[in-house]
Amino acid sequence: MEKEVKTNRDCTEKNLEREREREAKNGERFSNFGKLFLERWIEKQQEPSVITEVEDWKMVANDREMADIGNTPNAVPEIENSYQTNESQTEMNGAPVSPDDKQKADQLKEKANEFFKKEDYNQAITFYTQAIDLDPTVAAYYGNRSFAYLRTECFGYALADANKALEIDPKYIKAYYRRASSYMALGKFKLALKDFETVTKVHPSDKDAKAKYTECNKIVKRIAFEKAIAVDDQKSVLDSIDIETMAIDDDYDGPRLENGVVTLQFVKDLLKTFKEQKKLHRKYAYQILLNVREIFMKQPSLVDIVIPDGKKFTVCGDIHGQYYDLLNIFELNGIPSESNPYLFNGDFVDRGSFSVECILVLFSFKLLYPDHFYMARGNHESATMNQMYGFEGEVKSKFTAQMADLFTEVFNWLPLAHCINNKILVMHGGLFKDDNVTLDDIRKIDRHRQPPEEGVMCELLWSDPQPQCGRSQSKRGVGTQFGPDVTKRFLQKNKLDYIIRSHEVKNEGYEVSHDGKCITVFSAPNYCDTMGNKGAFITLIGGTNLQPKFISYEAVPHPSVKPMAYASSIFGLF
Ligand SMILES: [Mn+2]
Repeated sequence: MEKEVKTNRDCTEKNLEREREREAKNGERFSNFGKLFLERWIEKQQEPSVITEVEDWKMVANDREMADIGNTPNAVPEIENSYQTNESQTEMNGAPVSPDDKQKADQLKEKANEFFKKEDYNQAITFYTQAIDLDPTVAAYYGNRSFAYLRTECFGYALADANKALEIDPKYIKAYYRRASSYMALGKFKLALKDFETVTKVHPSDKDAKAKYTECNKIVKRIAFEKAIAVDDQKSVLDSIDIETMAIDDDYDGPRLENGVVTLQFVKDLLKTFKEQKKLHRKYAYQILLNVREIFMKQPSLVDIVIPDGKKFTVCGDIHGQYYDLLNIFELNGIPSESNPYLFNGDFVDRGSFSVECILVLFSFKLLYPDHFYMARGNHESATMNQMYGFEGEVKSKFTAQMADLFTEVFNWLPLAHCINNKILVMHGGLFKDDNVTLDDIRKIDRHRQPPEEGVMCELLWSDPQPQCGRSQSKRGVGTQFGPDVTKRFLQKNKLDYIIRSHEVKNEGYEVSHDGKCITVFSAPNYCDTMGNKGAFITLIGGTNLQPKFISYEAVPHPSVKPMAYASSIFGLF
């Protein structure tokens, strides 16, 4: 892999510069608040790097990833002290903890802190959990584990731990920060604001708390403002696009659509153009979006796919803007065609900074082979996720804000699930809170909307399997976790063999669970340039018993633009 030299700061600054240029040139809309955030965030980055107190270890804020920036306040000494006294008093939950166990728990916490510092958050979580098992009376153990969960994006667990910490010690101020971060990641800005407000009330002189409160307040106000002006949003974005008036400069030498029709030659040119980091003219990008919208509109929420006897079919998982790894899939498995059909199972965009390239190529294939190339909606094909995780910023940077709105409209028409040969159900997330859901229920979903916070549509996009039976609270805070028994009952009820889902990074790019009945496939290798995982895809042969074959592969080099280069600055608030 090519080593990254660019920092997030470079990328964001560049991004902002581009936005300014664009605005000056075209007078295009760009959210003032967004701009303000970027500016504030950059300002913050330019301050000399600060040693930040995180509980009782020290951590230097670095710019390796967004989430590392803008840590908790530079200590709140009084609270730390009062908390210390509190710790020795707390024996509130059940049997008193022996001094020996207290000491052991403290050592485990120290060990966990070491792993946290090394950014091995999973190990950190393991040892915080052991500390909690020995001594469940210490708010900081939950607070620290909450922070580690935030880093692993288990926002549901992070929220639960922050709540638990506050239950033990309502004066434990850092837990309010953890809870606010969890709320923000879950898009619940009003609740986050309340927590920031609490901190500023308790510590009116804490500048960091004040700044976070102010920034969060702006987000809440912006959302209210956008809601107020969005009278008939979807209609207006389509109405405001006039392709005919989009002029193409004489010096444009990229791919062209003839009469708005995507041809194989066009897609091949597009693949090459994007590989060389060149641009497609926005007129053609708009055309692709409008045309593909028409196709998806005609598809049902649950699409039936038939693989004929002896024919191959390929299922891919998350791509997440990793364009060069997407090209590698086509290298390994052949480019899509009528004799080489594919299903891409959601999360095409966000995180990776080549999301625009990925989605336009995938949509072009959809236009070229509407009956042999399939795409399902993932939880990242949604407006809030795109705002936070980079896609919206990338579209605004590479094209226009209006096009970002058009993407939102097109994503609303993506099918939610696919059923292969009446035997395999494929969805992005997983199964449901309710055992009685049938394929017909999925068919009947009125999907043209932003994903709701609960219900069948939400669960299709967000759920995860778990090894133990039954269901449990989602680590993400959205959807549910479902056990092998849930999968078994669902398959029996609907006369299916197994499910294929994506949504979770796996070391080999895939995982077989629930006695072979639940398969995860994830196609973004070395996810976010940090996870070190392989990617994988699945091939199936029709007519056989549809036994899945897994092909794993490593990441390929990409130009030095970091993942999350276009992501929201709210990560700076964590
Ligand atoms: Mn996902």
